[in-house]
Amino acid sequence: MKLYYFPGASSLSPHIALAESGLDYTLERIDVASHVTEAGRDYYLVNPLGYVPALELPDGEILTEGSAIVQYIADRVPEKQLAPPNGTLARYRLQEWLNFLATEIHQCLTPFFSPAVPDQSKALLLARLAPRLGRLEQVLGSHDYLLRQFTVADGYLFALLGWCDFLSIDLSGYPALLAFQARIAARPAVHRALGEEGLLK
Ligand SMILES: N[C@@H](CCC(=O)N[C@@H](CS)C(=O)NCC(=O)O)C(=O)O
Repeated sequence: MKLYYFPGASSLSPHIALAESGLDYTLERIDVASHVTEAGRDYYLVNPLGYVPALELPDGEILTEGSAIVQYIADRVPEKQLAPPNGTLARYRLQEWLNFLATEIHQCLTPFFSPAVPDQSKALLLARLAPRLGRLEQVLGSHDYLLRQFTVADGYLFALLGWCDFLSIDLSGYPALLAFQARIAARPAVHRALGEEGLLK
Protein backbone atom coordinates (compact mmCIF):
# COMPACT_ATOMS: atom_id res chain seq x y z
CA MET A 1 0.00 0.00 0.00
CA LYS A 2 1.12 3.53 -0.66
CA LEU A 3 0.12 6.59 1.36
CA TYR A 4 0.15 10.00 -0.28
CA TYR A 5 1.02 12.49 2.43
CA PHE A 6 2.26 15.89 3.40
CA PRO A 7 4.32 16.19 6.61
CA GLY A 8 2.14 16.93 9.64
CA ALA A 9 -1.08 17.14 7.60
CA SER A 10 -4.12 15.00 8.29
CA SER A 11 -2.30 12.22 6.41
CA LEU A 12 -0.31 11.75 9.64
CA SER A 13 -3.37 9.94 11.04
CA PRO A 14 -3.38 7.10 8.44
CA HIS A 15 0.43 7.13 8.56
CA ILE A 16 0.23 6.34 12.29
CA ALA A 17 -2.40 3.66 11.56
CA LEU A 18 -0.08 2.06 8.98
CA ALA A 19 2.87 2.12 11.38
CA GLU A 20 0.70 0.64 14.17
CA SER A 21 -0.62 -2.06 11.82
CA GLY A 22 2.74 -3.66 11.08
CA LEU A 23 1.71 -3.86 7.40
CA ASP A 24 4.19 -3.02 4.63
CA TYR A 25 3.69 0.44 3.19
CA THR A 26 5.41 3.06 1.11
CA LEU A 27 5.01 6.83 1.18
CA GLU A 28 4.81 9.44 -1.54
CA ARG A 29 5.01 13.07 -0.51
CA ILE A 30 2.79 15.68 -2.14
CA ASP A 31 3.59 19.33 -2.66
CA VAL A 32 0.26 20.73 -1.49
CA ALA A 33 0.88 24.05 -3.25
CA SER A 34 1.61 22.62 -6.72
CA HIS A 35 -0.26 19.30 -6.27
CA VAL A 36 2.68 17.43 -7.76
CA THR A 37 3.94 14.24 -6.12
CA GLU A 38 7.59 13.69 -5.25
CA ALA A 39 7.70 11.27 -8.23
CA GLY A 40 6.67 14.21 -10.45
CA ARG A 41 3.08 13.05 -11.03
CA ASP A 42 0.03 15.28 -11.16
CA TYR A 43 -1.65 14.51 -7.81
CA TYR A 44 -5.07 15.44 -9.20
CA LEU A 45 -4.84 12.17 -11.15
CA VAL A 46 -4.70 10.37 -7.77
CA ASN A 47 -7.27 12.46 -5.89
CA PRO A 48 -9.35 14.75 -8.13
CA LEU A 49 -9.84 17.07 -5.14
CA GLY A 50 -6.07 17.42 -4.68
CA TYR A 51 -5.92 16.85 -0.94
CA VAL A 52 -4.13 14.32 1.23
CA PRO A 53 -4.49 11.67 2.48
CA ALA A 54 -5.03 9.12 -0.26
CA LEU A 55 -4.19 5.45 0.06
CA GLU A 56 -3.30 3.33 -2.95
CA LEU A 57 -4.49 -0.21 -2.27
CA PRO A 58 -2.60 -3.32 -3.42
CA ASP A 59 -4.90 -3.64 -6.47
CA GLY A 60 -4.31 -0.01 -7.50
CA GLU A 61 -7.65 1.33 -6.17
CA ILE A 62 -7.42 4.72 -4.47
CA LEU A 63 -9.17 5.32 -1.15
CA THR A 64 -9.59 8.88 0.11
CA GLU A 65 -11.00 10.52 3.27
CA GLY A 66 -8.92 9.92 6.36
CA SER A 67 -11.75 8.43 8.44
CA ALA A 68 -12.39 5.72 5.82
CA ILE A 69 -8.68 5.09 5.24
CA VAL A 70 -7.86 4.45 8.90
CA GLN A 71 -10.75 1.99 9.23
CA TYR A 72 -9.61 0.18 6.08
CA ILE A 73 -6.12 -0.17 7.58
CA ALA A 74 -7.45 -1.29 10.98
CA ASP A 75 -9.66 -3.93 9.36
CA ARG A 76 -6.66 -5.48 7.58
CA VAL A 77 -5.17 -6.41 10.98
CA PRO A 78 -8.04 -7.23 13.39
CA GLU A 79 -5.59 -8.86 15.78
CA LYS A 80 -4.03 -5.43 16.46
CA GLN A 81 -7.40 -4.09 17.68
CA LEU A 82 -6.89 -0.69 16.09
CA ALA A 83 -10.67 -0.58 15.62
CA PRO A 84 -13.43 -2.60 17.32
CA PRO A 85 -15.09 -5.28 15.15
CA ASN A 86 -17.59 -4.08 12.55
CA GLY A 87 -21.20 -4.18 13.67
CA THR A 88 -20.49 -3.73 17.37
CA LEU A 89 -21.59 -0.69 19.36
CA ALA A 90 -17.91 -0.03 20.07
CA ARG A 91 -17.33 0.31 16.31
CA TYR A 92 -20.07 2.92 16.08
CA ARG A 93 -18.42 4.71 19.01
CA LEU A 94 -15.19 4.76 17.00
CA GLN A 95 -17.06 6.16 14.00
CA GLU A 96 -18.70 8.71 16.28
CA TRP A 97 -15.24 9.93 17.32
CA LEU A 98 -13.80 9.85 13.80
CA ASN A 99 -16.71 11.89 12.50
CA PHE A 100 -16.48 14.32 15.42
CA LEU A 101 -12.77 14.81 14.78
CA ALA A 102 -13.24 15.23 11.02
CA THR A 103 -16.14 17.65 11.17
CA GLU A 104 -15.94 19.44 14.51
CA ILE A 105 -12.17 19.71 15.03
CA HIS A 106 -10.38 19.20 11.67
CA GLN A 107 -12.70 21.47 9.69
CA CYS A 108 -12.72 24.04 12.50
CA LEU A 109 -8.91 24.21 12.38
CA THR A 110 -8.45 24.23 8.59
CA PRO A 111 -9.23 27.99 8.13
CA PHE A 112 -6.39 28.89 10.54
CA PHE A 113 -3.90 27.80 7.87
CA SER A 114 -5.19 30.44 5.45
CA PRO A 115 -3.76 33.96 5.70
CA ALA A 116 -6.85 35.13 3.78
CA VAL A 117 -9.16 34.31 6.72
CA PRO A 118 -9.69 37.49 8.80
CA ASP A 119 -8.82 37.52 12.50
CA GLN A 120 -12.49 38.15 13.39
CA SER A 121 -13.47 34.85 11.73
CA LYS A 122 -10.64 33.07 13.50
CA ALA A 123 -11.85 34.44 16.85
CA LEU A 124 -15.33 33.01 16.12
CA LEU A 125 -13.79 29.66 15.23
CA LEU A 126 -11.74 29.63 18.44
CA ALA A 127 -14.95 30.22 20.41
CA ARG A 128 -16.54 27.29 18.55
CA LEU A 129 -13.49 25.10 19.16
CA ALA A 130 -13.32 25.68 22.93
CA PRO A 131 -16.32 23.54 24.01
CA ARG A 132 -15.25 20.82 21.59
CA LEU A 133 -11.75 20.72 23.09
CA GLY A 134 -13.47 20.86 26.49
CA ARG A 135 -15.44 17.71 25.66
CA LEU A 136 -12.21 15.91 24.67
CA GLU A 137 -10.55 17.17 27.86
CA GLN A 138 -13.44 15.76 29.92
CA VAL A 139 -13.25 12.32 28.26
CA LEU A 140 -9.45 12.08 28.35
CA GLY A 141 -9.42 13.27 31.96
CA SER A 142 -10.81 9.89 32.96
CA HIS A 143 -9.56 7.61 30.15
CA ASP A 144 -6.16 7.23 28.49
CA TYR A 145 -7.76 6.89 25.03
CA LEU A 146 -10.99 7.92 23.29
CA LEU A 147 -12.19 4.31 23.55
CA ARG A 148 -11.07 1.72 26.09
CA GLN A 149 -7.73 1.17 24.35
CA PHE A 150 -5.68 2.82 21.61
CA THR A 151 -7.52 2.98 18.28
CA VAL A 152 -7.08 4.82 14.99
CA ALA A 153 -9.19 7.68 16.42
CA ASP A 154 -6.38 8.44 18.88
CA GLY A 155 -3.90 8.74 16.01
CA TYR A 156 -6.23 11.21 14.32
CA LEU A 157 -6.66 13.31 17.47
CA PHE A 158 -2.89 13.29 17.97
CA ALA A 159 -2.37 14.67 14.45
CA LEU A 160 -4.95 17.43 15.06
CA LEU A 161 -3.38 18.44 18.39
CA GLY A 162 -0.09 18.82 16.50
CA TRP A 163 -1.83 21.43 14.36
CA CYS A 164 -2.78 23.35 17.51
CA ASP A 165 0.93 23.47 18.40
CA PHE A 166 1.84 24.58 14.87
CA LEU A 167 -0.87 27.26 14.89
CA SER A 168 0.04 28.44 18.44
CA ILE A 169 -3.46 27.59 19.70
CA ASP A 170 -2.92 27.52 23.45
CA LEU A 171 -3.69 24.10 24.96
CA SER A 172 -2.36 24.93 28.45
CA GLY A 173 -5.94 24.99 29.78
CA TYR A 174 -6.38 21.36 28.69
CA PRO A 175 -3.96 19.29 30.83
CA ALA A 176 -5.56 15.96 29.89
CA LEU A 177 -5.10 16.76 26.19
CA LEU A 178 -1.44 17.61 26.80
CA ALA A 179 -0.95 14.35 28.73
CA PHE A 180 -2.70 12.46 25.90
CA GLN A 181 -0.40 14.10 23.34
CA ALA A 182 2.68 12.98 25.30
CA ARG A 183 1.24 9.46 25.79
CA ILE A 184 0.59 8.99 22.08
CA ALA A 185 3.94 10.54 21.05
CA ALA A 186 5.69 7.91 23.20
CA ARG A 187 4.28 5.03 21.12
CA PRO A 188 7.02 3.45 18.98
CA ALA A 189 4.79 3.43 15.87
CA VAL A 190 3.99 7.12 16.30
CA HIS A 191 7.69 7.85 16.72
CA ARG A 192 8.33 5.95 13.48
CA ALA A 193 5.63 7.88 11.57
CA LEU A 194 6.88 11.24 12.86
CA GLY A 195 10.43 10.28 11.92
CA GLU A 196 9.37 9.25 8.41
CA GLU A 197 7.71 12.66 7.97
CA GLY A 198 10.79 14.51 9.27
CA LEU A 199 8.86 15.81 12.28
CA LEU A 200 10.95 14.57 15.20
CA LYS A 201 12.22 17.45 17.31
N1 LIG B 1 -11.96 15.54 3.96
C1 LIG B 1 -10.55 15.25 3.91
C2 LIG B 1 -9.79 16.54 4.20
C3 LIG B 1 -8.29 16.35 4.09
C4 LIG B 1 -7.52 17.67 4.21
O1 LIG B 1 -7.99 18.62 4.89
N2 LIG B 1 -6.32 17.72 3.61
C5 LIG B 1 -5.50 18.92 3.61
C6 LIG B 1 -4.29 18.78 4.50
S1 LIG B 1 -4.72 18.38 6.15
C7 LIG B 1 -4.93 19.15 2.20
O2 LIG B 1 -4.41 18.24 1.58
N3 LIG B 1 -5.03 20.41 1.69
C8 LIG B 1 -4.48 20.76 0.42
C9 LIG B 1 -5.54 21.05 -0.61
O3 LIG B 1 -6.75 21.02 -0.27
O4 LIG B 1 -5.16 21.29 -1.76
C10 LIG B 1 -10.20 14.12 4.88
O5 LIG B 1 -10.82 14.08 5.96
O6 LIG B 1 -9.34 13.27 4.57
